[in-house]
Amino acid sequence: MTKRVAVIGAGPSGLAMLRAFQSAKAKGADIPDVVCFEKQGNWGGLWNYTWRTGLDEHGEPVHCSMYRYLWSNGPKEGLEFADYSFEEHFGKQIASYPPRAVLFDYIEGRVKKAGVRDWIRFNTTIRMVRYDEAKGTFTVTAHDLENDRMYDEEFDNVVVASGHFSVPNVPEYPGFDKFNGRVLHAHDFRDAREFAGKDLLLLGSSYSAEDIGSQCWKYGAKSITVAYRNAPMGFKWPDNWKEVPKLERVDETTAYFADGTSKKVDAIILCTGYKHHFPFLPDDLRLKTANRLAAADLYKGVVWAHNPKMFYIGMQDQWFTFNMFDAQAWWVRDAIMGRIAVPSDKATMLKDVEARVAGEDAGQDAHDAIHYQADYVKELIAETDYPSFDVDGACEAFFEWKDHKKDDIMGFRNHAYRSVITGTMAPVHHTPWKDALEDSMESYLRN
Ligand code: FAD
Ligand code: NA7
Repeated sequence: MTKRVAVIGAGPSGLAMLRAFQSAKAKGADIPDVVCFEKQGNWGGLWNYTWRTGLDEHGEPVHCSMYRYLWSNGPKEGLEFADYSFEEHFGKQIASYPPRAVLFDYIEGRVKKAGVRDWIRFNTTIRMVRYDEAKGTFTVTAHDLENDRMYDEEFDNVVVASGHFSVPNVPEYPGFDKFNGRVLHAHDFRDAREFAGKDLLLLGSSYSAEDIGSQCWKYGAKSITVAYRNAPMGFKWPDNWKEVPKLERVDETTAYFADGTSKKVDAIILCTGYKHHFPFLPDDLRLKTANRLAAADLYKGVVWAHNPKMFYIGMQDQWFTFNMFDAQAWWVRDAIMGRIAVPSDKATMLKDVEARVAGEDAGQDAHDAIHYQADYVKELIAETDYPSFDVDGACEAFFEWKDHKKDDIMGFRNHAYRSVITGTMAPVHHTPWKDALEDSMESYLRN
């Protein structure tokens, strides 16, 4: 009997899984029956933009955390697929920080070429996964949202690729219930123009605070105040941008900070991160981890140590993204197809996790973290037939990117880097990021 594999989610991680199996099939391998379940009506995961917030048309939580005017926050040279270059997709080299629509097109191009759309059941959310010890199989409960029908199917393996930047971490601070303006989480932020002319307070000091603040600045916010919990981001911000210590409380109009200062603000955006959240998994299968490079309980970063027939892709915090998901997917494919042996005992797998955690903890700074994740990507790639690429070259692009941000936080996207897949230098974009208010694909590709 053919093995059956369930993939949950058709974002970049789930699509990497489909492409991995399809590439084995194209080389003549006998692959399992693969079924991918996707709760949205289209593929692309977070890159599938919607204007909706809250609940979707089916009453399901909206997955999208992306917003209008989002441009890649790192150079595309760090995420390029080794088996499908930007030049192959666009027919030419393009600038290094593509807007969301351009990256969506690129993600879609590879899987269209692979012809795997039929493997996906769209508008289908997974409600529960249970493992039957006696049978050694998983029962997956799916909800076909369009026909409002629930059904069970059995699988030999389950790959969870449902992402972890969708369910917001929403703290409460004293006075939020009295504040006269809007309080929202980054997950529900969509259009920076809403905040033109406003004084904004952002909480958090990571990517969302940096990028949402920058968007709002670019589209005309009057001032940006960012309150950090532990440490400021420390970039050279524009004059109307201030970093202040922790928020203590707000009243109807004003925010009060730990250093005794205060600021009258019109709206508050909580850029306070996301939760690993798997409401469709029971206790024995559910990953519980912090957002870190060495995720808990995952042997090789992908095998659920408590039941090695179950896999997770893309659960780490991310410097590398699409190419890391590929490395993981190719490895998981080979583990499922018996080409790679997974240890039979839990203790060995947990030892591997422990070593990965210690390796990450030994790092001192972002450079070490980038190297750490690069080594992980190299380790997985070396064990499969995923096309080898210059991972160290991608690290160099990340290091340059970090220096460019330090020099000019509103100008780093005006730089260009060399592709580690094709060796071609990207063109410098035709318009400085801060002046490029129109960010359609047509406009971006006009180089
Ligand atoms: P996701 O993209 O989240 O996809 C998961 C999929 O699973 C979704 O389609 C979802 O609908 C589906 N799903 C979830 N639950 C279920 C269920 N129960 N049943 C069925 N389907 C389900 N990365 C970069 O490389 N560059 C960037 O510039 C960048 N910017 C980002 C900006 C923001 C605001 C955020 C939040 C993230 C950004 N990222 C960026 C990182 C992002 O995590 C990855 O690029 C990528 O989208 C992760 O892919 P994924 O498939 O693991 O998860
Ligand atoms: P991150 O990178 O997980 O960062 C979350 C930030 O939120 C971080 O600075 C935290 O502070 C801060 N935080 C968390 N809880 C609180 C509370 N209670 N109060 C104040 N501040 C808090 O999430 P992002 O959304 O920035 O980025 C996630 C992804 O989206 C990323 O991949 C990007 O590409 C886009 P800390 O630093 O721990 O003090």
